[in-house]
Amino acid sequence: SYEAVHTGTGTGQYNGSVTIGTTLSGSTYQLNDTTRGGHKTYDLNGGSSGTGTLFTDADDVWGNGLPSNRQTAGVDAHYGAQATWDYYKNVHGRNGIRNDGKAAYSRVHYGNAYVNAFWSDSCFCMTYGDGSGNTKPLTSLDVAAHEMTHGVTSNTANLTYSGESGGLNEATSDIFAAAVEFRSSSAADPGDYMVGEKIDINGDGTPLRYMDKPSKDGSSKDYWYSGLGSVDVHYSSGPANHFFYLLSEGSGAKTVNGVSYNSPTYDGLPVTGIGRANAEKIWYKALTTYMTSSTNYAGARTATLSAAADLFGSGTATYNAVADAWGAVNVGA
Ligand code: ASN
Ligand code: ZN
Repeated sequence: SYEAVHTGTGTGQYNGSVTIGTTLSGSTYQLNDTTRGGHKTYDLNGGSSGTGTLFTDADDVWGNGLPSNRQTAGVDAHYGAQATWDYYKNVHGRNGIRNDGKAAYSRVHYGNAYVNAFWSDSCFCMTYGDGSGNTKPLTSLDVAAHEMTHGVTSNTANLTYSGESGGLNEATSDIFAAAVEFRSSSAADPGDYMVGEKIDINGDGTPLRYMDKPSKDGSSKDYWYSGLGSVDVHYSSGPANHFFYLLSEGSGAKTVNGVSYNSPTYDGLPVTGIGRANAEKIWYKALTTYMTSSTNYAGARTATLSAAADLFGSGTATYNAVADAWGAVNVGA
């Protein structure tokens, strides 16, 4: 039957009013973005397996911003996949999670009041629960980018999801979650160095994680220490998230997009930020060129210094900032 590329309009719960890639199939629009590898978004309708049903609509106007409308979570998930696809393509020249031009897919409304989202290598897909009371779906832009980045990591360094490599795997997802959110920064969701702040997962307005001082969440570690490898990977990510923040913005008090940060250093020495764009390039090159499944924190220091040498030259101020930022999280030479 007749199929055509369209641009729909949608209202998500977290992203506000957005445009999304859709397909007109016959007389029905679908959440199928053929301009980005054919990314489809499905409604699991409370199920926990298979693909449920592809979201369809008669007028290409999707969701209403409220969780009671089934399309709303679909809009945010579809938009998150789109923004993440565009980020990797336009910033890093990566054509999809596997760099093969083919999209993953998204499933929303997983289970009942399920408070998580996850990437799966086996389905090559992202899945989102509806959150507490089925009213706080885990479909914010940063969470979508976090999950999609697990796919990128699996298909590049393939950092083993335990011990220090697991912390680096988690940090990679948080780093590119922040990067995507900054790149698609909107009034509804300004870019920041917090993860999951729109979900209100703790019920008190605090985010899942902070990058400027990870210990603000009560569990994450700010600095490397010899026992870090036995910490849950969502908390052993802390030193690498902190490294990325310091490398981007520098130490001390800063305000970015109206949010105040005050990032400490282990060694008490100041770090001068090189800007987020350069820090992103360094982490991406390290991830895709130098890190392997067993890379630990010491190896991440070496990998990012090699990447900085390739991109900016050994001994440059940018290269030296990478070394300083690692020292600031207690990963020494
Ligand atoms: N949402 C979690 C994450 O992506 C799921 C997990 O624990 N792997 O980290
Ligand atoms: Zn994760």
